[in-house]
Amino acid sequence: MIIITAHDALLIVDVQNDFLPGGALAVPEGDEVIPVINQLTRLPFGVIVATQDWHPSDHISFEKQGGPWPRHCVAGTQGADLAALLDAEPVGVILRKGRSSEIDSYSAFSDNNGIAATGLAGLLAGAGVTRVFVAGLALDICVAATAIDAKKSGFDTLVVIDACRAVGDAEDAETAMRTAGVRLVTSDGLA
Ligand code: VGL
Ligand code: ZN
Repeated sequence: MIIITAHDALLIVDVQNDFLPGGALAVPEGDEVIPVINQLTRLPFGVIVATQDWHPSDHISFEKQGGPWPRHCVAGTQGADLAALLDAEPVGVILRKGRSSEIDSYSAFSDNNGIAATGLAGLLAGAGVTRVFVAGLALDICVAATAIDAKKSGFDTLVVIDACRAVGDAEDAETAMRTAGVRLVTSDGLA
């Protein structure tokens, strides 16, 4: 068993309407992470952060701008809202990322150039966090990028795999995370 203490943080990545079935960039079974995450948030984490993908309407990642993704998570739209069934009450910090038109930010720690830090690493360290648990959507994009950056930022990093779903290749993402020193665990191993 892994015992959660105040030195642990939970990062809930992009559990937003546009990533749920029926959404603009639907992650298959994305809604299935919600009850698992709602159980995780009952554990005594020192900090719980929820991220939101939060794009301007001309964002570089959109197909119309030559990017890889359909228009999604436009700032202030219903698609960008946190999933209604996610229990947001225990969430202490909301972090909105991908807000520049010019550069995407898969990771909650910095932009995709690895240049502009979001301030999350300092926020966590300042709160006495030494270990970070990551859950949410999508496993192979924003969860993987966030977990790998958490590890690079010096945190012991674990991804709660049953609290994530992938939009593409989960196995490649799992390999990349393991190679980076991220541990993969299941929610039934946490208390
Ligand atoms: C994401 C693709 C584009 C994610 C965000 O949250 O995983 N994926 N923007
Ligand atoms: Zn996005």
